[in-house]
Amino acid sequence: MNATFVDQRITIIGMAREGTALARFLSKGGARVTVSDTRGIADLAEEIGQLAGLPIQAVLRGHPDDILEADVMFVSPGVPREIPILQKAQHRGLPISSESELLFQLCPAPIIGITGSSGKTTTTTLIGEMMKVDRRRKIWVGGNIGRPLIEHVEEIKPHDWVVLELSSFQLEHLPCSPHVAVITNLRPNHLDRHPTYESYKQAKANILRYQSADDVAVLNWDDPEVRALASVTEARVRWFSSKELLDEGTFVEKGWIVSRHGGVSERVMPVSQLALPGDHNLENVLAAISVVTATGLRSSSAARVAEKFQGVPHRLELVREYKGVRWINDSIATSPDRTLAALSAIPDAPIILLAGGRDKHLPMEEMAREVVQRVKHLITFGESGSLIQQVVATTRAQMNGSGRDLPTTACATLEEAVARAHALSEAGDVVLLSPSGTSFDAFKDYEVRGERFRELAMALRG
Ligand code: UMA
Repeated sequence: MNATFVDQRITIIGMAREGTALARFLSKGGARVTVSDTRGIADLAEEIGQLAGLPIQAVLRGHPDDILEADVMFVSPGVPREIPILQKAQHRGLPISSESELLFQLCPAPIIGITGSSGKTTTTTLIGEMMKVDRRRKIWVGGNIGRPLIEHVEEIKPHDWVVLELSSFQLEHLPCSPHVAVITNLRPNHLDRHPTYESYKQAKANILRYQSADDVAVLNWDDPEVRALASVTEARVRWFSSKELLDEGTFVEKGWIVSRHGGVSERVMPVSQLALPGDHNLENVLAAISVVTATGLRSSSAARVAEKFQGVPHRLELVREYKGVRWINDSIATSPDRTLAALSAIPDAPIILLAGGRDKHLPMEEMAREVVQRVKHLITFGESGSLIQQVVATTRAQMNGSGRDLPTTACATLEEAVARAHALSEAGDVVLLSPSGTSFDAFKDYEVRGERFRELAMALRG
C-alpha cells in the first residue's frame, strides 16, 4: 500500500460512488479519513455499509467547519466547488483534490481519456472492448462511466491500459491530461453547474491542456467547437470525420470506414456492418478506431468488435420487443441534446416518446422541433413534464403549421407513462424512454430509472 497517506488527515466531500471508493482506498493506506455528506443516515445506509470495519468518520447532514481540520480535501464530481465549505478550504489554502487527480498521480499505466457532450460512455466502452482483443495486457475501464478506478490502482501494471470516461465535472480542476485524449463533440450541457458554455468548454479542454508532444489527441473534425480546441494541445492530433474526406485520419469514403495515416489508406469496414445504429454512433466508432489504431492495434481487430458491439445498457438499449413494439431504454439521455440524438438514431419507426425528469436549464427548442416532426405521441412524466409540454406546444405554434398534430399525454410518474405507452402502442412502434432530464426527481440515478423502465416493460401483459 502506498505509504504517502499514513497519518494524513483527509476529508472527503460527498459519500456516493467516488467518495466511498476513495475513503476505503485512503483509509486502507493509513490515512485518517472523514467523509461528509449533506444527506443523512437514512439515505446513505448502503454507502455506510460499504465502509464497515474501517476507521472512517462519517459526518452527515451537512459540512460543519470542523471537517476543515485536514491536510487535504477530496471533492466528489457532483459537488460544486462554490459551496461554502470549499470556499473556506480554499481561503485557508487547504489542498483540494479529487479521485481522478489521485488516479492520474498514482496510475502506472498510460491513460486513454474520453470526454464530450454525448457519446462518451459508448466510445469509452467500445475502446475498452477493442483494446481487450490484445490479450497480452489488461484493460481497465472506468471513470464517469460509473466505476471509480482508484481502488484498483495498485493492481494496474505499467504495460496495462486504462480507459477512462471523464466528465466536465471531473476535468474542471484536473491539473493533468491523459496520454490519449478523445473529445467526441461539444454542445451546451450541464449549464445548471457550469456558469457559461465557455466555462464548460474550458473544463473539457483540460483533457488536452497538459498533453505533451508524445501524446495523442483524437478530435472530431466535423465539430467546429472541437476543431477549435486543437490549438490547446501540444499532442499529435488524429482527426475523425463522418462527413468529409481527410488527408490524414479516420473517415468515411463510399460507404467504408477508412483509416489514412502517413499517406497510407486502409479500408477498415463498411459502415453498413456496424451493429450500432445512428450517425452519432458512427462518430463514436470512428473515434474508437482512431484511438485503438493510435495505440498500435490492428484496424481489422477493431472492425470485428464494431461488427458485434450492440451498445451499453441505458443507451438506446432494446429491452424488449413485445407484440411488434420495440421498447428502448435511453435513460442516460439526461439532456435535450441526447434526446435529439436518440430521435435521429431511430429514423424509420413511429415513436412514442417518454420524456421528463429534473430540468437542467438547457435549451429545449431544437429537441422540441424534432419531437413535433418525428414523434407519434409524446408522454411526459416527472418534475419537468409540464415544462416539456409547454416548450413543445410553443415550438409547434411557432412552426406555423409545418408542425404535425402531435398528441400528448401528461403523467405524474414513469410507471404511469409506461402503462399509457402500452395502451397507445401498435405493432411497428418504438416506445422510447429518452427523458432529456436527470433522474434525481424520482430515482437515485439514471441507471435505477433505466432498470425500473426495463422491469415495467418486461412485466407488460395483454
Ligand atoms: N453532496 C454533498 N454536498 C453537496 C452536494 C452533494 O455532500 O454540496 C453529496 C450528495 O449527497 C452525494 C454526493 O455528494 O451523496 C455526490 O456524489 P456524486 O454526484 O459525485 O456521485 P458519485 O456516485 O460519486 O458519482 C460520480 C459521478 N457523478 C456526477 O458527476 C454527478 C458519476 O457520474 C460517476 O460515474 C462516478 O462519480 C464515478 O466516477 C454520473 C453522472 O451523472 C454517472 N455524470 C454526469 C454525466 O455523465 O452527465 C457528469
